[in-house]
Amino acid sequence: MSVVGLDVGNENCIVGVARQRGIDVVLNDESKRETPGMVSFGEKQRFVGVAGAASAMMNPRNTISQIKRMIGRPFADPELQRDLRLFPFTVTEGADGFPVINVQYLGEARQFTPTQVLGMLLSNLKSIAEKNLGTSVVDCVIGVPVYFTELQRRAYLDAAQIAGLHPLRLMHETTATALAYGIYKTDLSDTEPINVVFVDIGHASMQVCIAAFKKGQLKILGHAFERSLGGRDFDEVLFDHFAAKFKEEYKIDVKSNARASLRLRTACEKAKKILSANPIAPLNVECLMDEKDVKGVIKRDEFEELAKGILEKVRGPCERALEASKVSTDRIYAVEVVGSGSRVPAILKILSSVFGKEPSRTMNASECIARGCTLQCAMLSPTFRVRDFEVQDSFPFAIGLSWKGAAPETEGEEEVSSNNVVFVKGNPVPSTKLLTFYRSSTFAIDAFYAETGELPPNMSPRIATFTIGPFTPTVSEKAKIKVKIRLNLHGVVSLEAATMIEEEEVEVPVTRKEGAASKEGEEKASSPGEAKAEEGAGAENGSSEKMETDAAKPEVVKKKKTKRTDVSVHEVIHGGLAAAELTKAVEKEYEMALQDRVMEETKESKNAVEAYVYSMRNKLYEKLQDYVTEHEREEMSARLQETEDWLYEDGEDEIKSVYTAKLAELKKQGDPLEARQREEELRGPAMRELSYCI
Ligand code: ATP
Ligand code: MG
Ligand code: K
Repeated sequence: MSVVGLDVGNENCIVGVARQRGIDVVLNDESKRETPGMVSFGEKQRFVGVAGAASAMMNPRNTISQIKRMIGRPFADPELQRDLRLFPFTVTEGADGFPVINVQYLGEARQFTPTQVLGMLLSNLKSIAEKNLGTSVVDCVIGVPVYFTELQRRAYLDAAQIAGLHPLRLMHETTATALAYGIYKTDLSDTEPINVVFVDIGHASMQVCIAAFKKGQLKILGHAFERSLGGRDFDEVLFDHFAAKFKEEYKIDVKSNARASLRLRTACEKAKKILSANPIAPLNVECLMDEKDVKGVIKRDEFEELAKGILEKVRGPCERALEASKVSTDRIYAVEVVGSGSRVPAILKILSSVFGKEPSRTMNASECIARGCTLQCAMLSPTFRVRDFEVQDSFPFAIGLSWKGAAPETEGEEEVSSNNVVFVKGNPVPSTKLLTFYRSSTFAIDAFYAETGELPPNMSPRIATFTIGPFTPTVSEKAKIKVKIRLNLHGVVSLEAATMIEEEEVEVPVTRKEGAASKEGEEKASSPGEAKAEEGAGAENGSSEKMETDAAKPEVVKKKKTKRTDVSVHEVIHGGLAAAELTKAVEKEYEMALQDRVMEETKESKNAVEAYVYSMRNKLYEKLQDYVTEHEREEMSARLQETEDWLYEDGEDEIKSVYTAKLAELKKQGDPLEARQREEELRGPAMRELSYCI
């Protein structure tokens, strides 16, 4: 069993693994800790992660980035529409009203859903973890932004399934950060909690949470966010600034050219990073467009002036987090800033003015989410022991249920309020509610967002419809149906179970023994297979199966018995992927992965031929020099030259078996020469030894 935590960012992804000695962030094929969240579709294969980023410049229209922005959002979402204008690739509206990504792949026009592309990315992260652990990876915890809606969370779960992963939890990114902060803190008090603010500014969004830490426990007091506020917005103001400037100075319209736009954006991002540590930054791009080299500079205060609008937006989520957690600034112990987008110095000034405290950067700002997710995975995994630390997360949206007919009764202390909100804003995650309905036939429950204010604009508040039934009441006209609704570990609303509960009177024959009558009354009448133990808070447990004894008929007693029958539930997710589509996507991914593997192996066998040519050529003049005749050397050299030419011409683009055959041919000629050298080398010292003896 693997213990893995994944932080999927709009720009960078991080993979954490747990080993017996602790949590590690692992390196990708390029020995980097951060893997670009990019998938590039090529003529013959896909390139994902590091390789995807490498192809971005050459193939911008077919290289997908910021996939997290597109996940689980309807095409018409204005925020998505705004994002799409910045992307160099083409996204259109699918038949279901959700976006589809259009690319050239394997020489033809192909379409993929954002969920599929996320699946490709997750699959790459999975293989990074597998290479490092040397085992297969299935179980994991994946970070998600706290503002993710039901559809976005479900799309993540689907993408994970496409990648062959099984998330034990989708964990809120800031909660993961809080866990990574708190679990190693040794000075936490039993009674007096400390309140810590976590601010994460990434590439595209900002999240804030306030957590209270006590010994062995963290409790999220409140979450807040700004969906569209991150490092890329700073790049964009610089991009607009320089695009306008270059239009005037060089008469080039960068915005009309996908590749030039991408190159200028990259240069702007670089300048922004320079400005985080320097008062002034140069910006030079060679041959940006129409063969023109462009040059510019930007000062930090100029940049801050350009970015004024964005910087002002940083306050909002901070204030909302304070409000949601009901913590005043004088009760804040620390403000921890994470996410690389927060490296812009002006941001820190704003944070210190809102919280009245100098923000600190004591955490590893880019790795804390992956570390927190890995810790959570270790805690959930039966194979690892982690010190006891309780994570009490809270949910940022209010969720309501609606139904036709009479309202249900609730169990437990909490009441279903009059507006049918079952999970209030700030509700703990996970959490279960038990509702009891009295119904005569199949009925439906709708789950919906009870407050739409903080949802993406134009989003439908509908989440899912659960149809419960069919069932046939046998005792009375209406059956008592208990429904267990759960806000699960992923922050997804699910209907865990529906059970029909009926009280029956049954006659049970009794063999009465002398003096045993009173004892008999306490025993439970249970017929195996019918009675099922109820999980959760069951008011009837124990009391439901009381027996009433009829003194007049000693041989037969009437008992009241509770019969529990599972009722089937059919769920319809509004906008989600149907099961059949998911199965198809899993198969597709398998095919594409196979194609990638074949192409990788082809490259490897081609490289092997090339490597043989070079090494044999060297050997002929060095190691093998004394062991081959002039004629043999010339013959072999000619053969090598011929092969080298072939590799760059006719043999440039062959299938794997052709390269393997080529290598075998060469070896047939070269191996005897090498064998001769080896033999003589062995014979050499043996003979010397012999002569010494004489
Ligand atoms: P998200 O959290 O939105 O999904 P992410 O996790 O991929 O995205 P991060 O890796 O935290 O994002 O941050 C990436 C952003 O940080 C980019 O916009 C990048 O330009 C910016 N960034 C990185 N280094 C610096 C720096 N030194 N100064 C300013 N910005 C920086
Ligand atoms: Mg991030
Ligand atoms: K565990």
